[in-house]
Amino acid sequence: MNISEQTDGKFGVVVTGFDAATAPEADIAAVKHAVYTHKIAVLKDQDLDVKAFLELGGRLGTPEAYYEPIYHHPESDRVFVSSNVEQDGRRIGVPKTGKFWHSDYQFMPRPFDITLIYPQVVPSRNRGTYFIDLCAAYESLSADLKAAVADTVATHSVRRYFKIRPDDVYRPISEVLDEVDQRTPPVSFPTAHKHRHTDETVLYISEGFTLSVTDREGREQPDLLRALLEHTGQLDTSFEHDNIHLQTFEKGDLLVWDNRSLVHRALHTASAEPAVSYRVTVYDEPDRAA
Ligand code: 7UC
Ligand code: FE
Repeated sequence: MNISEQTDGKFGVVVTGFDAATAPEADIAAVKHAVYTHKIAVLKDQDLDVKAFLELGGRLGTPEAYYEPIYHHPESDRVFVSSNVEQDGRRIGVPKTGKFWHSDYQFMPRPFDITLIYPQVVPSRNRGTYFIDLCAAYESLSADLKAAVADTVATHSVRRYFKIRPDDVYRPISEVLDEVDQRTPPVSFPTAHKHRHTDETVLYISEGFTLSVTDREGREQPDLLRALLEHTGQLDTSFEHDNIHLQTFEKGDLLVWDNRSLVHRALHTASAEPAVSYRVTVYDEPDRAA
């Protein structure tokens, strides 16, 4: 197995010679360490079925089923399917997922530690995922903004991006929103907090899920939230901001990333090109990478 830093793009490593079926514990530990230090690891030339993909996730942590069943793979509820393809007239998974800045399960009491994405049907153009490192974003804040962020709390919800399910058709929108708020009430974390597995500080906000930032008196600070999102690069609609890393992939690539220090955003084809990817998300119990 070889791990080398990516030369195109801003961060991440490329891993060659990794065999998921036979990888010794040392290889798993090295990949995990790379994920926490370089944020993204691209495992090249993978050829895994659903079960083997899930098993790989299980070696990096504890895979968790997504709370909404419409995303589940028929063979396992712990494999999440993003797909714009119909198979035999049947829809599997959900189209156009994650097309907004977010971190997976940021709206839940415990966001995932590591996300694995394994593209299955790769479009010919516009493939890739945008990423921003929220640890680097925190470090580059001005002293004034760092001071302003201290002791504030950020509140997150899925309500703006909850996907209407086939069974929701003809339901009043207010009823759907009430259900979202009841099942997934907004969650709050300190806006800047220590990463669970490294010594870094994460500026844990996203354009898609963060509803508000409040100060120690509980007052909402919308201008501060806007300034922070601006600083991270999440408001740049041209995607040319210096913090934005475009991670491209080809068939056989399997992306593994640190979901607690990155926000990401899917780049979907404007055309109707088929695109399918499988995802496994895991909790990593111990508080240290290696
Ligand atoms: O359909 C989607 O964009 C899924 C999104 C609302 N949640 C993904 C996650 O893991 O947080
Ligand atoms: Fe996502």
